[in-house]
Amino acid sequence: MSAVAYRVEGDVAVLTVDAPPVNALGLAVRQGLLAGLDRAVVDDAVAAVVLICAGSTFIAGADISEFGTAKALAEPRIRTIQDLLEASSKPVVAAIHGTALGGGLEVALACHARVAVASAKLGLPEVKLGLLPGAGGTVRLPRLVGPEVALDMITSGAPIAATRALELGVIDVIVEDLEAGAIAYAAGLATDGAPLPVMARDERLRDVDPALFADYRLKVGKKARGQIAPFRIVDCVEAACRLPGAEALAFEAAAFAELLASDQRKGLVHYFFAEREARKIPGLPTDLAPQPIRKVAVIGAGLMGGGIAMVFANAGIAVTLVDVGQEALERGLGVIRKTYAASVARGSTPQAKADRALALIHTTTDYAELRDVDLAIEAVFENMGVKQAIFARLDAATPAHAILASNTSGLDIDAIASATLRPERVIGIHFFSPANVMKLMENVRGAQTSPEVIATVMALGRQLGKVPVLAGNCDGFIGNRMLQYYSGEAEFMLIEGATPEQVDRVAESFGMAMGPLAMRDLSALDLNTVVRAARREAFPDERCTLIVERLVEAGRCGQKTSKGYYRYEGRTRLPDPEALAIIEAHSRELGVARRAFSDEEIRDRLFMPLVNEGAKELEEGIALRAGDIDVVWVNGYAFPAHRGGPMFWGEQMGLDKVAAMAERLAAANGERWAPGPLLRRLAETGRGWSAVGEVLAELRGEMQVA
Ligand code: T1G
Repeated sequence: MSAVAYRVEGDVAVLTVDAPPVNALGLAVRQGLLAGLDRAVVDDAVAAVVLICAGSTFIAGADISEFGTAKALAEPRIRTIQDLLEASSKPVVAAIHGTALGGGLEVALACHARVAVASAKLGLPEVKLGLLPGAGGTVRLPRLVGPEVALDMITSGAPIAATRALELGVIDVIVEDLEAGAIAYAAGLATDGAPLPVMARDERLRDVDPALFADYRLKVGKKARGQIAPFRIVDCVEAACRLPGAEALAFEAAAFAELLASDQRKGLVHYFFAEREARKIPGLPTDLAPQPIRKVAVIGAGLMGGGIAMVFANAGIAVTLVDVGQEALERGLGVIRKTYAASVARGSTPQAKADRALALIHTTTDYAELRDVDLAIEAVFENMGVKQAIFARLDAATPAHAILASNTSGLDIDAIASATLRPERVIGIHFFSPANVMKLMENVRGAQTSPEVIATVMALGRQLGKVPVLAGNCDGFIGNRMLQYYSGEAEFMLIEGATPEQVDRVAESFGMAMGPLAMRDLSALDLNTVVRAARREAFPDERCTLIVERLVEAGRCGQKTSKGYYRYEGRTRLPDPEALAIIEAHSRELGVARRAFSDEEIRDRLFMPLVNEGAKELEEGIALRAGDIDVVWVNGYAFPAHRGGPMFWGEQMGLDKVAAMAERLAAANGERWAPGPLLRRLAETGRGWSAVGEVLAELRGEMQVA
């Protein structure tokens, strides 16, 4: 059964691609297209051709799962099909619905015309996979829309709506009935007999300001965080403006091949599939229908509560924002209004959308108004007693079907659930601050959380436009449990001789959005001295430092006091000899001789402990998959997606090196830094995360025998 059906309507051949789920250009689809085009070209009854797709979307790109395999390079390749399209004496019209993305749009650009329904979207998102359009997108698109618009589309990877595509000339007409409209358009082209509008590949683009590309490299450099693809895209579009089509296509092919072989492509493709895999919860009945969430209550009108209220309102869900007093509500609503106003002023949110969202947020101090909510989420400060009291009130005030969630960043979900008579309907929903911006939704299952509640909250994540990951219940869940090792090592290296600017520079050149010490200054140093004191008490034999306490004693609490690890002029951070003097004094206080650090040692001591702790979370079932941990870190902590996430990066570096680093740090810091049995066995046997299941079974078997 070919992936591409062939039939003739009147004198128009209709090629229908049917390759669920997204009609990707896998080898079978490419073979089907070739066969269909060959047949149409020689079919005398055929005067024109329509290329259309079954299912939810037009071709959504090359088949990403083929990358790195022989199939991706097997003939017919996309370019072979495009050559056929452009050589055809019969007009070929692409009929677009859903999302024409990547190779899908590139195939459409090689057709003689493109028609679309108004709801269609078109884009070249290859940059999100560490790639660039490898089938002429950097050559044909600038010829259609000009280099500036092409650069914006290709370096951002963002799709455009059909109406915008029509304005730009990327499509020729918007139709109501896609297939009928495309057939009529193709028949019209055949009847006209006019020369077929093959993309003027060989024309050079005139009057392009050479400064455009230098300016654009500076622009992408500000956001690239070490990514290569954006710069190679600028090179290709520049070549497309400088060279005739055939040479520009060759330039693009070479750049594409370079990126296809890159670690960044491997990391981003791993991340692409890991994000989708994280939605799938093993053991959950697949026929479980998520419960509809039409109205929610948010308890706590502070920074987190306000952000969470915006998340639901933005998704069109009515919100009742609850706090203890009218003043707190007014303050919270004021922050929400200001946030929307700033977003509208920036042009990132239309006024109408902000108005619709604000209209959905209602405030009250009265729990009696919660009798018709489907979900209540608590977002008050991290005090177990306060949370338990709130959950007891919610248990009484909300309908029996309502899900009760806590936004806690690490407290025990089971202890919270014990304050209710419905522990099976209690779950953690941990948003990251600011909740209306950060994508991660770390959902935490309690011991009694029901499958229906888990399925509902995981589906809700997508409805809210978030990236949901399911975590087990432990101190710090998946992300924050690992974070303590990253920030701990940063401090230890300061004591041993590194400077704040060196540690942060290494972290930021690795791809983190902000280094650990600058991050601490941003979140205020005095906020976590209580947590630090509690941890020192809990682990008295463990290595610790009092750097933060010494800085706070000197009035250095971070950006809010214009000094912390750095001195601040506005938001600009500057190395500060006074801070370094405090750190050096603390080195002496601890009797540690300071020494020079290589960037490589800083990198490995910052990131390998993350991998070590992540392996323990896999051992304990706190994380279901290594990829889930990667998704948490990319979306919750701005870990660079082009490195795949900490677990993918650690596996690339070598789990034997991660285990050796863990042994070294355990000797210096304490037992909690040591490698666990899973990492040790993977390292010893040269296996990776795909073998976690089999190794855990081996270890369990050995324990039973022992
Ligand atoms: N290849 C293989 N599988 C894909 C795929 C693709 N291009 N796109 C999606 N899937 C799978 C996905 O893994 C999931 O599988 C299912 O389809 C539904 O996806 C030469 C080289 C199209 C907007 O980057 O943006 O062309 O989990 O959950 O939310 O220049 O998928 O069900 O088993 O995301 O409705 C360029 C990537 C490729 C588009 C639909 N194209 N896909 O979103 O569904 S590179 C892309 C998406 C390229 C050329 C280059 C989205 C979507 P499973 P989903 P969705």
